[in-house]
Amino acid sequence: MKNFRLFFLLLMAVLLGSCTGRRPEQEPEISEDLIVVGFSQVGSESDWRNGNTRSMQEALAAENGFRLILDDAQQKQEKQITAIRNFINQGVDYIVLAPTTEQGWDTVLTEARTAGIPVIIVDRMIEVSDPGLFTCWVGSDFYSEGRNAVEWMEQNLPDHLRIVHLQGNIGSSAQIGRTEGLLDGLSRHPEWELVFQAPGDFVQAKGRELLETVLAQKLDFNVIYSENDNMSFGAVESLKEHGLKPGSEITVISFDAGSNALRMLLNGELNLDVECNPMHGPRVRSIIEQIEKGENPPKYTFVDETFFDAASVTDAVIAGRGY
Ligand code: GYE
Repeated sequence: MKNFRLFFLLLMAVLLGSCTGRRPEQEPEISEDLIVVGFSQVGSESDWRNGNTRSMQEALAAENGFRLILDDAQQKQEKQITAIRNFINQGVDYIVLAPTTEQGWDTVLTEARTAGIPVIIVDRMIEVSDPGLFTCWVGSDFYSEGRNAVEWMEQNLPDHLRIVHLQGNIGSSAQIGRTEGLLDGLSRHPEWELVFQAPGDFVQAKGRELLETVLAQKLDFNVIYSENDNMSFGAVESLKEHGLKPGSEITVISFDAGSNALRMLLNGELNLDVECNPMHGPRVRSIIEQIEKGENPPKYTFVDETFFDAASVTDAVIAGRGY
């Protein structure tokens, strides 16, 4: 009888347990321990951007102690502002912002500060009235990238350059720095000519469209300075369709140095690719972990970057890229 009662109680316990659909080791409290991070991402306009999103997802995964809430703003600042407000309402522990443009963040970041949520800026820079509106920034020195490209042009190209300039989305640090680098070069070289300049928003289809415009206007050019790899892909497609040879007849200079672009460099269809490293996930993770331990991570972290041309690109470099 006693045995029967014990058996009955055990049976009930098993049945009740299975009704909740959860075994004790899957209790929800685990998720309460996770650090919740709201990440407002620019969009998915480029290989660089997708590599950056992947890096953040991998580094801020549950097995590392994080819950990542990702918002894709489709390259629109208003959507980023809405996303940040939603993160504040949800009471996230940290906000990570990859900003579309430099200007226009004061109000929403003041709201985040009032809510006591640390804000980490990645990739591009922001211009705010008070640098105390964000905790840390990690990203690239875009002006140095532009300057590296210009130095390479000075050392490797003939004197008379007629340049087609494809810009990233206007007002973003990546556009501002890379454009400034080129404009400085132009001001030092009166023999260089800027024959065309327009924004292609870092998007392949727009890079292609801009080249179509240049070719339709029968502009005379021998260099394309394209502010990211995806616009370069579009430009190269268009050149080839018009029977022109990118890499030899037309010098193509690109930025990002993603694996697809480096493959084109190896094949001789690009001439220079200035590296811009999107693998910010582990850097952001380390910043958060330092803050959690009560330490003070550096306010600004610049990522080390290089560039690749025919002399330095190899299969091994491409295999090790990760984006
Ligand atoms: O070069 C481009 C992306 O901000 C560095 O944005 C980033 C730029 C990158 O869409 O491909």
